Amino acid sequence: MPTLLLTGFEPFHTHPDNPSAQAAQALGGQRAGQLGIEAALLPVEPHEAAKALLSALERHQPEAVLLTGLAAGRAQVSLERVAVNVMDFNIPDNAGQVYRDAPVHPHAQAPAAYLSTLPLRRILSDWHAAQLPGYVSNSAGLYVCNAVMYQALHHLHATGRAHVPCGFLHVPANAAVALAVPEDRPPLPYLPQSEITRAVQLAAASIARSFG
Ligand code: PCA
Repeated sequence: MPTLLLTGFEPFHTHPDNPSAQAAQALGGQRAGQLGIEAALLPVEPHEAAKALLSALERHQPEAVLLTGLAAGRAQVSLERVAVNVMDFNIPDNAGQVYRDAPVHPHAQAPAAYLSTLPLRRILSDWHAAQLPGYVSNSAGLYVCNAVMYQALHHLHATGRAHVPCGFLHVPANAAVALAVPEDRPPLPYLPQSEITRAVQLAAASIARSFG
């Protein structure tokens, strides 16, 4: 069956859970239109994440790629417009490393940025029609999510599959993540996990419609 590769991330930093992993786990094995959803969980370390991602891309040869991660502090689901060839971490990754002003891909020919190839406006209008507010974000940050989006698009370009729709969806905290914030810190906006999973499912269905 033609597949949609759906990735989520492991928990990281002080967060006890990652709603992107919960959504990917819930949706793996289901269908989005004509596509079968294959879920993969990525570690929050750029080199290990790239390894896991590229091996999933090679193993499944997906027709579409939907990458997801947590953006703690955002109040709504958001679609990233662009991934840049920069890592500049404000917090350590899960291996304890902080990269500063470092390229995601060091090759001289690697472009400065890749644009999402997902149908952003179609996903947004499908969310809105389903009573789910969301928006297009113009920066995926400079941490592991941006790096994974860059690696995925770079790999698809480098292997002649630039036509495969691929991009990143950032989700807000779920209740478990919001509840873990100490009382002396600003509270995090959150969405119930069921709404986060519904947003990812609707995005997968929107993407799959072009394969109808
Ligand atoms: N969010 C982080 C990395 C892993 C995740 O779920 C980010 O936005 O870069």
